[in-house]
Amino acid sequence: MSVLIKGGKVVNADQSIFADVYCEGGLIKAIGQDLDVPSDAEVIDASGKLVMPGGIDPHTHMQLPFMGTVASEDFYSGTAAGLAGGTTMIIDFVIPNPQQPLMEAYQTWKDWAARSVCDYSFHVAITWWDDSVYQDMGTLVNQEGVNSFKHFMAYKNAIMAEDETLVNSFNRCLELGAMPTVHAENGELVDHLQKKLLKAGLTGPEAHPLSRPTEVEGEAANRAIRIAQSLGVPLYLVHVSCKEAVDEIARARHEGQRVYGECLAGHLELDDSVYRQSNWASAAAHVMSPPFRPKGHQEVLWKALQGGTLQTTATDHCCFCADQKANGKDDFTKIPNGTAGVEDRMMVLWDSGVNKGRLSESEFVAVTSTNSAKIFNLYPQKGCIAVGSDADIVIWDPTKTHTLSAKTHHQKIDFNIFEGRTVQGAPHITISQGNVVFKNGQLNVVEGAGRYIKRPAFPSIFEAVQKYNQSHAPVGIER
Ligand code: DUC
Ligand code: ZN
Ligand code: ZN
Repeated sequence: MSVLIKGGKVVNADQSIFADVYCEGGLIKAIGQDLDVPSDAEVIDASGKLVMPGGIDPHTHMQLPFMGTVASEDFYSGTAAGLAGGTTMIIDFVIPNPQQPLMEAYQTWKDWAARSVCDYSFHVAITWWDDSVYQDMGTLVNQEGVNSFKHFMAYKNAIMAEDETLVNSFNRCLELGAMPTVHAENGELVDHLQKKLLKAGLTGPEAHPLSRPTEVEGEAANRAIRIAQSLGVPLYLVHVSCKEAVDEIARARHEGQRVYGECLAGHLELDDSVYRQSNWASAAAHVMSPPFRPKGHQEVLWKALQGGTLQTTATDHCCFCADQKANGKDDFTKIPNGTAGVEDRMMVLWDSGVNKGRLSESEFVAVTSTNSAKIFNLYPQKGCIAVGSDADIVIWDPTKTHTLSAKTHHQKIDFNIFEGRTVQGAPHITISQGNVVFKNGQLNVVEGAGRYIKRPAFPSIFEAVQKYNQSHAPVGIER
């Protein structure tokens, strides 16, 4: 199938030009005016529209087994919902149980994800440590194209990585040229505060943010950053939600450390008042970690995104319906943590970002697609409209209005944290691997059409990292 996108404005992270885009065989084949294309090519009129790289959501959890239940969104429905929102690739997380071999968990996730309708990739979580984990990290990087490993600093007695595991794993990442990533919350403190709140009779969702205050995130962010600094390894912090964590990242970057940060559409937009509403189900539907923050932190996140302290946007898409949230009816610590957004992210970012002048069109592309492609070594296969790149494209209508709602969204969840919000700017058409998969509000997807995308290690970044480490190692310490 070949497609000619005619008359649109091509927006990349570095520049915008008026040009036609021709796609064939799943790739972008030509960009320019008066292109010589086959007569049977499908022609799409993109006048008045923007032709942008499809979104990359670097943080999703499809069908995650978590907190005694399983996330309701599977890889088929979740990737389809992503396409309806202009996102053409996700990076999901393989999360082995403690003591479970990494390769076994990786295979399980690969089997589940084979139903995806758009391209996908995996970060792998390091939830425990021994020699086999060390070996399997090597296999994952060198044979399976996994170049990033996730560490949960929270969820004590479950998947939390102790400092010893962080140190061992970060060091292994350095050897392999892979990116360590962290969920930065101090799990000991969370555990302590949860018990204290329950003892005081606070059992409802309003206690959730009190059990995970911003200092808890700031402490963990600082610890992870300092461990990374000591070992001389880069670091990526997922779902940065508050000023305390932003400040740690800004300081580290100011001192020349390679530290990257991600923020979620939800954390940019919502505050912690959602936990204090009288409707239990609605308050519980917002329970995720880190929680939504007191008013003021949202603007800090926006400024960090605008100023480059944070580089990427994601969703932490992890769906639990009302019956699942009800598991925590008498104990907020048992409410499965997670909210949705893979379908909403691009529209929310456009509406609050571009429409409000916080982001230019190119900056929007950078924070929704290009920067993730670069940080996770997918660029220029993904993250740009360029000859030779994958034809993963969103044709964006900046005039289109759309009301976000659980009644109409494609996400497999009975709640939308942006319920009732009308945004301006939405996908007109989404193209995945050169195929039109979303048009006129209708999905046209094929189960299993998504491909697993390998992400090689970062030889060039890590060459520089190694050189720097050698020339700056403290006396007596060989890195
Ligand atoms: N936070 C969530 O809210 N859900 C899944 C995992 C996580 O870290
Ligand atoms: Zn997390
Ligand atoms: Zn997550």
